[in-house]
Amino acid sequence: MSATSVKSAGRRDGSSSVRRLKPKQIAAEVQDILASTQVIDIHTHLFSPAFGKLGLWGIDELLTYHYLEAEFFRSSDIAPEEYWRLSKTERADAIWKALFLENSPISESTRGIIAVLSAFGLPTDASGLHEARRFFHAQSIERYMRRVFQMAGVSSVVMTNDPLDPDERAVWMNGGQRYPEFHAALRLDRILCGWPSHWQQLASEGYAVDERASGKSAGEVRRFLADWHKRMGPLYMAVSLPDSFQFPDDSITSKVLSEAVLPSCCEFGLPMSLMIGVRRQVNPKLRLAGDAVGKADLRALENLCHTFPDNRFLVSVLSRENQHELAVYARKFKNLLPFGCWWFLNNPSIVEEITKERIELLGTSFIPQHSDARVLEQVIYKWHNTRRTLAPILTNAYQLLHADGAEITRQKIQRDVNRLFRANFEEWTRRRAR
Ligand code: FIX
Ligand code: ZN
Repeated sequence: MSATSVKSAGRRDGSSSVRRLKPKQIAAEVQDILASTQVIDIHTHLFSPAFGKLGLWGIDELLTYHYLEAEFFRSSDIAPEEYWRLSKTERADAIWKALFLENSPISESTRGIIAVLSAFGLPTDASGLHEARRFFHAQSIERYMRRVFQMAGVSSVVMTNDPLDPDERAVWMNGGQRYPEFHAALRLDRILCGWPSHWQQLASEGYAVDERASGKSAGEVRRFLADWHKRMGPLYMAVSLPDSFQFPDDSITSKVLSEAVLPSCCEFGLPMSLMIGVRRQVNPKLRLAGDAVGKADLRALENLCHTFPDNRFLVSVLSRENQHELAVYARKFKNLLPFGCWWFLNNPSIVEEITKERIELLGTSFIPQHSDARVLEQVIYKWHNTRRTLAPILTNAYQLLHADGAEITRQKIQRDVNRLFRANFEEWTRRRAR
């Protein structure tokens, strides 16, 4: 499969859909189905064109992605303080030089740049940056965005929408966005994890909340969420939580989560997405690249699934050490849906390990991946890589099943891939996404 090999539709010869596959035929069918099944990308940091400059695309944004910045500081003498004084173009120049000219781009994130350039037929050698700037500069976002989604085999993406972000807020207050390829997700980090520095913002908007989230606060947060639910029409509410997250405890996080956010999710029929295990800003000099990972205590998740059986939880955990526990909890709690191989886990070796583990424990009842893309074109390489990693894993699963005596057909494989790429999410959100 090349990075541009996503097909617009599967095979149309009806006969093949009921044909029993021989073990040797399975690999080709799996590859073909993965390539032709459009994915719903359930967690990104992309923005629709309605958000103007918040939507990032083009080579300079790709090169200054925080995944590459973290790698850059390891291979360059430029210190973070000096780097942040540079313009965006100068930063991209420095990263190109250090990671692509002076070293081979063999890490996952740097290979992604090469895959994107190559997908557009652009040179990947020393002349690449100049040519790429010319190419990206000539694009106009609306048509280009659809072309990128088509190349990536993505039918729609879910954004990360922070109701307390002033730039985003302006768009939502002026009628919001109408691009069917983009869905909203109501992100609540500032409210759930940053209450002491954000409650006043709610208060200034007319919600009667206080510093300790006491008294009327929970009810008022629910009123705030209802207003934003109406404004954004989100597919889910979401928060990223530190490795130290505990539930229940006497924190404001626990209180607002249990008394306001989860009841609101129930009221609106929305799942709650929990992304657990980040250690924010272990090296603040690196800014967005300065976050790390820690193993979490997933008993907090057990307590949530148990205490709130009417809530549906979409869960991703950042630590490799937590993955097995997460899959086991999903076997215990029907209201828990594991998703994605998040951030530092999104490397082929780890995706392979986690996905095999999930298939063995959960069958097809999980969502294998989300892209977490921040820059539009990243969906091309991230989804290409996901399909490439999934192909041998699924092939092996069907070959084992065949060896154990089952009939394997294209139709069954298609049904399963649909479930992994789309239907599990649609069922969880009770919405048919584009
Ligand atoms: O909290 C999140 O949604 C994280 O995915 C991001 O904040 C993180 O910086 C990222 O981009 C990871 O891929
Ligand atoms: Zn994210």
